Amino acid sequence: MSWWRDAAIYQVYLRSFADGDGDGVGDLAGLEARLPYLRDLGVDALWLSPWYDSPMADGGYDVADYRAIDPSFGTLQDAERVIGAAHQHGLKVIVDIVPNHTSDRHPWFQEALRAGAGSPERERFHFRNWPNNWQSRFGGPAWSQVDDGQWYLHLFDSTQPDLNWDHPEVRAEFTSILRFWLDRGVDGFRIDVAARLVKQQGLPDKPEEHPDLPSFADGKPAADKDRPEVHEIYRDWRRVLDSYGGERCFVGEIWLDDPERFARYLRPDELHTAFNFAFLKCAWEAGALRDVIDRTLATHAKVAAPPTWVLSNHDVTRHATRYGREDTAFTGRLHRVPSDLGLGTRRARAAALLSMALPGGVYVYQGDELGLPEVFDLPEEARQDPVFRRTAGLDLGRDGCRVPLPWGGEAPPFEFGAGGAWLPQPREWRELTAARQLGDADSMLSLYRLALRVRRDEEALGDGGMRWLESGEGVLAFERDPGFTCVVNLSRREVDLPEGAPLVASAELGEAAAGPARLPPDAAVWLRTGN
Ligand code: TEU
Repeated sequence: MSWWRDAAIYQVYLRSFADGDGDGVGDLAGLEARLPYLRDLGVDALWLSPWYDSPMADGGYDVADYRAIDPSFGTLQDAERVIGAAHQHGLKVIVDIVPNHTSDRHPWFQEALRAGAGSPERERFHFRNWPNNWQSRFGGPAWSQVDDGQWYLHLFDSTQPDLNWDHPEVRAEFTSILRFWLDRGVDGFRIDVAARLVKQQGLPDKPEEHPDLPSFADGKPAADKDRPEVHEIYRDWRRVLDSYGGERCFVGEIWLDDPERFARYLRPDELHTAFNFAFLKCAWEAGALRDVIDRTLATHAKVAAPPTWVLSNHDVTRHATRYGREDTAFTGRLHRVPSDLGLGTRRARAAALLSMALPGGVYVYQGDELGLPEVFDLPEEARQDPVFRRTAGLDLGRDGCRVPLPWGGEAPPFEFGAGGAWLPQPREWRELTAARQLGDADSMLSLYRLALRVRRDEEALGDGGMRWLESGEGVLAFERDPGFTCVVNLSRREVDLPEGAPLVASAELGEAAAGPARLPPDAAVWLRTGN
């Protein structure tokens, strides 16, 4: 079976992972030094957020050169060394590819500015004499004006001009970029904004826009429609990827609510997998989760693609914080909503076991394994996410889930590096450092390490089928073959467990008067059942 069908994939947000050269920004040297930590954590693969040469207006999702590494991260040689070292540790490497837009510093955009209105250089982007009513996903209009009066389209920041995917040179350039990295041994690509590359012909106004509402504030995508022509691109890309042989994969970032449209990307000649954002967004509520799980399985079954289970990433409020709120669904980033972190952390532990027990692949965003909460009280001058600026602070943005990792020690920067951290870490994180958690059998890190090891060893886990078991109100219980049961208690009361030997539990199990143990609220357990 192909590794990507059931892989546990760890997302490395490079500039916040580990700093090797002491400039306060994570880099390849830092990552290389921490590869043994990732191997011992028990993940199968790494997904690295963009490492390309970039002015970092959007944390590297604004690429100036797709074939060079940003100097703050290292060199191309460093990247090649990290790919090799990861492979030696048994870790696959997935890199991020950003095809929807470039940086405004990309030579193509610079040439387009110089060449002027009506030039062929401008045709690689979307230049117009007048903007339409589209809104940027980061707030504000999706158009900016250049000196000669023309406007260019940017679905994100104004420093991220959208490419024109009807242009043959754009298509050729990206298959060449894929080859460049495949030649260097990467095992796959995470495709940024995968559903949006192709725009509607003529770029007509969208009737459903609310120009005064930043799209981030209500969590709704600007327009939840993709274009059918985008699938040709991925069929092309798939041919390139397959020509390299081996077991390589694509994972699409596809925020589409419509399961039919979503599944089209996972047809056998397109992408292998896509992030399950329906699961990420779902409330900590048994009925809602069960619905999402059922819908996920049904959607993927039709195209024989493995589902993925995602709780957090570098764009959303960390789930330890989300799950401690009264409303536990992710409907958009909310910043001034109180959270009971104790409760959120208990639920995050249970959610980790749930996500790792379901059929398919699972994603771990760096710091999930430490139970990191969202950080809200960052000083304004430290904030770098363009969302903060573009919404005039209405949405504080995503910096709060990107605070550099605490590795050890008693005070910031907690061994992130020798020279501070580009975003300040809370003092309380001394309780959450990796070093401290390694020495504590009850820590989040110990739970992740144990669960990932068991997940790898258990034949029942990973890709395959599952069956729901009859369970009480507020309880999710399912079986997988051979001999594995997962029970998650989302109710307010302790519940009886079915027969079985506990393999991993997210909380201490209660004593039962007779028979098997009992599961406390907001906890999950894996049981070995049958013979
Ligand atoms: O994100 C695309 C995107 O649309 C998400 O940001 C999503 O809409 C939002 O987070 C929901 O709250 C990708 C990258 O993951 C993100 O970091 C980049 O900023 C963005 O593309 C532009 O490249």
